[in-house]
Amino acid sequence: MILQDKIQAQLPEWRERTKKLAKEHSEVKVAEVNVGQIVGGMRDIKSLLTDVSFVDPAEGIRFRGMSIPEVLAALPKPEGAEMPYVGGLFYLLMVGEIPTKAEAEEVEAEWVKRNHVPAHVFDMLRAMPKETHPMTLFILAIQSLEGQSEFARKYHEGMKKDEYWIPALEDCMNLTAELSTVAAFIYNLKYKDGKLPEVDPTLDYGANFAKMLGVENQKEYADLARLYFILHSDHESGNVSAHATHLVGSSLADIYYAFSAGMCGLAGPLHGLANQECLGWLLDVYKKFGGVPTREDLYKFAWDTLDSGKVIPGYGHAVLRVPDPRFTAQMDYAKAHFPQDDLVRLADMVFDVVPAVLREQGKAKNPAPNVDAISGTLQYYYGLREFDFYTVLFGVGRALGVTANYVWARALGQPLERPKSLTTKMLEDIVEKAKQPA
Ligand code: CMX
Repeated sequence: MILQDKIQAQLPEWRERTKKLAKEHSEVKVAEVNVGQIVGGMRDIKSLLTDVSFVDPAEGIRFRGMSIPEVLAALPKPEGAEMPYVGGLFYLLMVGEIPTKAEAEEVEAEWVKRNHVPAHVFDMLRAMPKETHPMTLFILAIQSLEGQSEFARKYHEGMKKDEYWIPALEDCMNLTAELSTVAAFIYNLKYKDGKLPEVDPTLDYGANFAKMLGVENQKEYADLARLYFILHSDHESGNVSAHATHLVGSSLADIYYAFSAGMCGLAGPLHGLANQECLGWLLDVYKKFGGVPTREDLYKFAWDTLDSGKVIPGYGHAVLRVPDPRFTAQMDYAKAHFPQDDLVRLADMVFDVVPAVLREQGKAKNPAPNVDAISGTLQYYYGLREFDFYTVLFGVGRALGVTANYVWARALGQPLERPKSLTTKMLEDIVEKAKQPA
């Protein structure tokens, strides 16, 4: 398989670099940790290692060193498509190189070959109460695929540590292949007739997803799906979904367990669920004012939200200090394709008004929009109006990055993750000691 061959070829060099750091330079200090960071959710503590992506607070995400515009321009595209192959992005995340069109198509072909969700997964989903949240269904489906794990099987048979990554990669290929079908099935089960159109082997990941969802404008939606999955794929390792996946994976739980843990984190309203919350908020505004409001009305509505003790979804970020380039890429797409759409106009006005409101409130360190501020607006335009489904879409995309990280974590023998905790009294004692003259 192409990704296995490529990773295999790179491994000796990466292992050497990692070994050298651990063996020869383990005492070199990287940063210090202060009390505020320990009490405050570990912000900015530099303690995770990944080469798949990096978030610069003043610039945003780079996938393998490349910005979003660079990635979208460089990756190969299906014939007649505006957006690149998702398989090409997966290749870039896994291998660190821009694939040729043929290489991206090989990944896409692997996915088609491996996209066989067992019948018991569908039966289990059908048996769940109709009102179950789509994220719960998604997580249950991932866990019910666990029996497929090659990694778990080989681990229990006995395998050498430096071979872990091979069945891990197999699992990650199978999981990412099947997730689009799982997501589309959940959508059809919950909101449509429960039937699932067949995967077409001649179509790529984005086009097959559009087909399986049964949206009206399949050609354009396929492009949006490609863009969406690419943008949501990775955001370095410290965000909740990536970190939870990595943490659970470090116990040598297989990717099905690890990824489902990540998806439990994505289902929180401060993380991925913000995309459903954000569209809900925009629609509340729209309903209340009978259309796109005036700037003054919107300003007041935003303040009412804050005064009621709620956050404004889609705004703020734990790392970023500028508008999220994933927001910008989606806003550009919307303005290029349907600039007159009321919700796009509203989302644009929110972008104009809400940062000022948050600045006035003076709490959020970053008053700018994040990825969730606009993603639902685009889905809504193409007919996906059931916004409690949106976090599942985020999950399908996020799988691409966290699986790349999972494979490399096993390939480089990253150990069990186990930070150290302190008690409040210990922190107080440290503070007291620091106050005393040296
Ligand atoms: N609306 C209202 N208050 C906000 C806010 C927002 N959009 N963003 C931050 N704040 C508040 C925080 O709640 C915090 O208040 P307290 O001091 O009362 O606890 C204060 O500002 C400081 O927070 P911060 O250091 O700027 O932000 P954090 O790193 O703690 O949190 C995030 C980051 C994203 C959870 C926060 O900005 C937020 O709640 N945003 C809205 C939800 C959202 O859009 N989440 C999606 C993020 C992207 C993703 O993961 O998908």
